[in-house]
Amino acid sequence: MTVFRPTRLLIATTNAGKVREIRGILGDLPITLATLADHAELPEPEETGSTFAANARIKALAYAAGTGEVTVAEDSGLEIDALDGEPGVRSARFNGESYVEKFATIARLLAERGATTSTARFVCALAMTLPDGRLWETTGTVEGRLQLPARGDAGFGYDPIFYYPDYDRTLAELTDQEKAAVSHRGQAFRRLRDYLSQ
Ligand code: ITT
Repeated sequence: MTVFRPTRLLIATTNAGKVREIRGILGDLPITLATLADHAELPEPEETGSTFAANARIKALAYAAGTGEVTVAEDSGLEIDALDGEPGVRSARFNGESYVEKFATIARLLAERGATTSTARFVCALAMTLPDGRLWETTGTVEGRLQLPARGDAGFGYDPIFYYPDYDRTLAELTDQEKAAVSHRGQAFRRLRDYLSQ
């Protein structure tokens, strides 16, 4: 198998929380990590896919085409079983401007179904462009359940309502290192790190 060892990698996300977590996982590799801050002129591609993997591919290919850089993108989100997997790929755009409003929407939708909590998971699909135009892809998943009302102020997004039983805390009550050790993004990016280190 041909080993692929880029010296520079574009972390193609507009989400500062993702950037921080990804830097924490890939930061010790001998690779310069560029971000979209280095390419402020680029338009955001439309995430038209119906799966996390499809949207990760769309982002990786679009930013690679726009920059000529070896590019890693990921698409992630929260799947709530009692809501048939919602908000899923729509997690970033889900009903409500703020996360406080999004959490209230989730509580209301659960109540409409006679529930106060639900099993849930975060999913992360990662895609990296390869020099021959193909993509290297992987995924990560973390299982937990909803915690309403929200708890904790670390992390980002839905972390305050995602309870992780093994830690007996929400992801927003963890340090970045504790979260990365178990999270969907931690799993996917550690697989990428292993691939880049072999
Ligand atoms: P990019 O597309 O630019 O990467 P984004 O935030 O729009 O940024 P996504 O389309 O992949 O990214 O949406 C992911 C959303 O899923 C994110 O905005 C959060 O609402 C949620 N999410 C994903 N991972 C999360 C995590 O680790 N903790 C909390 N919420 C998370």
